[in-house]
Amino acid sequence: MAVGGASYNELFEIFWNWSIFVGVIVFGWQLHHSFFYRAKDGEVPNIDNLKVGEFPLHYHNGKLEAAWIIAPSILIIYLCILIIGPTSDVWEDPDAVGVEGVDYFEIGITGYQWYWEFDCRELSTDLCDVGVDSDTGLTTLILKNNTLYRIDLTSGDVTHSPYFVQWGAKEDAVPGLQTSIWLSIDLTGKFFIDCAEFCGDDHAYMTAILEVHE
Ligand SMILES: [Cu+2]
Repeated sequence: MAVGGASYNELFEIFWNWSIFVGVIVFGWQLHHSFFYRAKDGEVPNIDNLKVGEFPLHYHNGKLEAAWIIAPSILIIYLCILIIGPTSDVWEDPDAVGVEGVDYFEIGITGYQWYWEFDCRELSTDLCDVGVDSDTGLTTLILKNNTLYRIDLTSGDVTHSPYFVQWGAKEDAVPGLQTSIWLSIDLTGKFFIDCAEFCGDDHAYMTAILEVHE
């Protein structure tokens, strides 16, 4: 179902590796050409016989040009296909009543300048609880591992965006609107919930803790 820590990390790794691969080729190519094609001392200027108003087609290589258009296109299409599934798993129609065959629990988050208000609805404290983190003094949302949550979002003032950093999941919380996001919890521990939409002076400190227990 929805994106979790494991699939997010896997996607991150794939994108990271391809970025390194492409980066090495592009920057290596540039570095090589920067030195290889540099004019040497005493070299006659205009060694390539470039003429004003004339495209230097005598160095044209059709196969090379086609390759550097087709290869990156294939890579981009491949990466887009990879992320389509997880993206549509994070965002679902907020008016949908449920997902067939999937058990999930609904909670609410409201953003305010500059804190989060967590609403556990009618859930038992085992499934959802709100407290204060003993180490940081931050508000803590306490959820249960291996559980799927649908979080309904809104805002009491300006647009905010709760960002579940570990899961790479975020969605705008907009005043007067109800949006929603799926969160499939698959790790225990303590994680940050940050605000990912600039919302004023203390935006950077609009942090809460997500604590996940077995
Ligand atoms: Cu905010």
